[in-house]
Amino acid sequence: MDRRSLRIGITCYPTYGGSGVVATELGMALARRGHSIHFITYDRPFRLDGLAENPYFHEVEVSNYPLFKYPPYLISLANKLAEVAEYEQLDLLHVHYAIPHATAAYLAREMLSERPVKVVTTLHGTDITLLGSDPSFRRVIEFSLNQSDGITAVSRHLAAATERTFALKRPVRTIYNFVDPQIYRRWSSEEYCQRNSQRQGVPVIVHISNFRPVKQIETVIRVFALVVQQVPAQLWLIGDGPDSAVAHEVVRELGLEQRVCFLGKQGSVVPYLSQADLFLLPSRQESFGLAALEAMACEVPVVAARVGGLPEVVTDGESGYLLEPGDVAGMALRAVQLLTDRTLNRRMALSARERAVRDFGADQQVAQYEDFYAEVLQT
Ligand code: GMT
Repeated sequence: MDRRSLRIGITCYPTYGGSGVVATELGMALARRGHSIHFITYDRPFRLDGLAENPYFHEVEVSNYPLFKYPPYLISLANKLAEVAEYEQLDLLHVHYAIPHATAAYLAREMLSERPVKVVTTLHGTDITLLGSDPSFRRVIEFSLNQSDGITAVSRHLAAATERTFALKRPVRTIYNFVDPQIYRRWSSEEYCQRNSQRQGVPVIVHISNFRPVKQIETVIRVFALVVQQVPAQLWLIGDGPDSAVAHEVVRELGLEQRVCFLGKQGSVVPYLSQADLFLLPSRQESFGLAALEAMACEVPVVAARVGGLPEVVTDGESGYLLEPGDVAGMALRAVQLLTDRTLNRRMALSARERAVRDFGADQQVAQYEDFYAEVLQT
């Protein structure tokens, strides 16, 4: 496949969340591989390296004219995409998350009749599984996807769900999310002890998310409450979001204040994952589960819900255990097993790392995006 150096605009949600992380890591990897990358977002993506010139960052400013009850971000974004694409002579716009990014990219492309730009949309999850069935978005998502020159999804499950939900003109290509195995690796105790450590010498369970209802944070705490009846352990909750108050309330109600640490949003999760014995992800829906993959790369076995794309990431019985969503007792049982049987834990930890490196390494997935770009540019 011809891999000439490309000029690519990337749009994503720059806040704490898997789709923004994937878009940022992809952009930085593409820049290292010689492409010119232009992030076009309302804030600097939180993981974007501020030292390098390439990737470049273009901020979308939204006009707050007094007449607007709802400032029209879609219009400002489309305008900025067209402006940057024209000035920087972009070959393609790669937008992450359908709403409103695919629509904005379509508008921008229509404005650029003189030097056409291709549009690739990557679907991440709730843009299809929740918003796709919302009548106030459905038609515009379907229209915008059909206007994209290429569509990718982060798991086979999400690709199939998208094709079931919408009447699409072209198939959805699966390109899995990825980790850089050099960065996501288990640090030694010498390395992580240089950071503040919350560790109290007991097994540690970690959960990382944006604390939205779909993540079932209450289930995380209820599973943990059953675990500590048998094993003295700690729960580290990393991230923040709408269900943070619920989480604090349940922890108080169950009297777990001494055992649960709320660590908030962390730039790097590797020092925490390096001390973890188990990662818990009981989500109601998960198109991929990037946080689970990051844990696996750091040699942490996963106990998760058997939903969405998680079975494509976590091999049940090898890199962790998958249970029915809401099966609090079952998840607690598996967690206790993994915290008490050190041989089992180590075996699964190593198999999790092996799988993460073998099947979800950054190099191979980024190369798949490059190949996909080349295909789209030929159309
Ligand atoms: O769709 C979302 O909920 C938002 C998105 C995000 O920005 O965090 O999460 C999705 O994208 C991640 C990256 O591709 C996936 O790892 C998550 O599984 C997925 N979340 C859900 O499907 C709930």
